[in-house]
Amino acid sequence: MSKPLIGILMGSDSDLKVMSEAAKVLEEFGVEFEITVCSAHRTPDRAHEYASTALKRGLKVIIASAGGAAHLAGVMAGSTTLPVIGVPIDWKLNGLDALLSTAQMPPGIPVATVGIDGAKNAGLLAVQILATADADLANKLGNYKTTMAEGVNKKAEKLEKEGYKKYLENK
Ligand code: RP5
Repeated sequence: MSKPLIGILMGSDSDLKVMSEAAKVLEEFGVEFEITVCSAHRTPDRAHEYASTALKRGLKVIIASAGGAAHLAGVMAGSTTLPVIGVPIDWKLNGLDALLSTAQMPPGIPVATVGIDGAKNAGLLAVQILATADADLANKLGNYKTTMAEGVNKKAEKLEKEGYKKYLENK
């Protein structure tokens, strides 16, 4: 096994069900990753240690999830030059609190924030970042998009042919 390129960090193991979607995407694209729990508030020293050593350890992107007062991605971004992707978790307030705390970073410290529980997109965005310097990954991403488009076109064709009532019955 080669060294992990992506670090998936979760504010709590209660984020794992959502964040497993990011892990699945990375597996699908054959990207090595590490996944662990680290809290901006409950384990601040560990959070700082993780962020400040991530580049040296060979990571290229950090994906960080948190719910509520979701500061983990922002804390990561404050202590590394690596790109940080934030995943706001729907824990309270339908995830709106986490969305705002993750996205509203001060100028100079960006966090690329995906949608609430948007772990799949976080995984894909991480792959896209790696793909800027990896032709094989870029090719796989192209195929991924083609397959997705084919799926939508198939649905459109079926709906147009059957009409909406039959389509709903057969769904
Ligand atoms: C956040 O608080 C975590 O990321 C989680 O989404 C939420 C609740 O954490 P637990 O109380 O379930 O550990 O920091």
